Amino acid sequence: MTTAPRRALVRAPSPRLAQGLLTHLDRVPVDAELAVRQWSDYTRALTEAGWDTVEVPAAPECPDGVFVEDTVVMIGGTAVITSPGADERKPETMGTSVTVRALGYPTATLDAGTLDGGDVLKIGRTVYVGRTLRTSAEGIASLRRICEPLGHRVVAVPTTKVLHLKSAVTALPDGTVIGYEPLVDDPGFWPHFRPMPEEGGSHVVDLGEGRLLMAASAPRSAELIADLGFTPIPVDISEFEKLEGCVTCLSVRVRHAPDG
Ligand code: CIR
Repeated sequence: MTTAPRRALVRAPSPRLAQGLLTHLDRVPVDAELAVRQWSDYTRALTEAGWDTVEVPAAPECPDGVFVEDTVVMIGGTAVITSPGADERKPETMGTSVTVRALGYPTATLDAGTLDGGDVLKIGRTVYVGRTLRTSAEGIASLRRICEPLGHRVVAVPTTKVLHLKSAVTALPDGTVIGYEPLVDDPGFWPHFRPMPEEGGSHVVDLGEGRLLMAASAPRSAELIADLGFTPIPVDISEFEKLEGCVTCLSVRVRHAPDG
């Protein structure tokens, strides 16, 4: 029996990070040195939790390249390379594609529309996709054409209050969807929804064995999550939050052996 890999793709911050795109937030100064330290701490937290980090080649010319989640969606053992909705971010996918191929994963690409990985929330075999300024209806339909033969169903989720679906909601390991209600378009859409008291508390990265990577900016949410029986692992990502990034955006977990 082969054990499933536990790898996490990451990409080092660009020296141009402070020029990253903003949609819902006003620009405030970003401390580039602090961002690099925070990124190192983030990758160390992954490693300490048993995940091998794989660095996608740096893209110094891409301010938002560190948000590697937006460039690829893993559907089982297939890597779906995205079509980012912002033109400035389209060059980011090349390095990710090279990296997943080198790891042995077959890749698929969208045949129409745009889609950012931050809009894709997988819960079991259901793939929820935010319909946002970045992800078009055509992009969602295109992802559906890839996912259905792989045994995954795609459900579109209108998302207007934040950049990406996963800026609004993520899921606990038991499938409960968590989010900060003022920023969730329709909390009633989710069969099991639990509100969090802070915006940063909407985002968790499931590291396995009940451990959840969370932003340090959400201590009350972390307490609530600990009360639910999980183990929050806080990381300070303040410099990335200034650019509308959250704890999910900075990595892509690869949990299956390559398909085929
Ligand atoms: C952007 O606007 O694309 C970046 N400044 C932030 C991307 C954050 N990514 C994510 O939520 N998945």
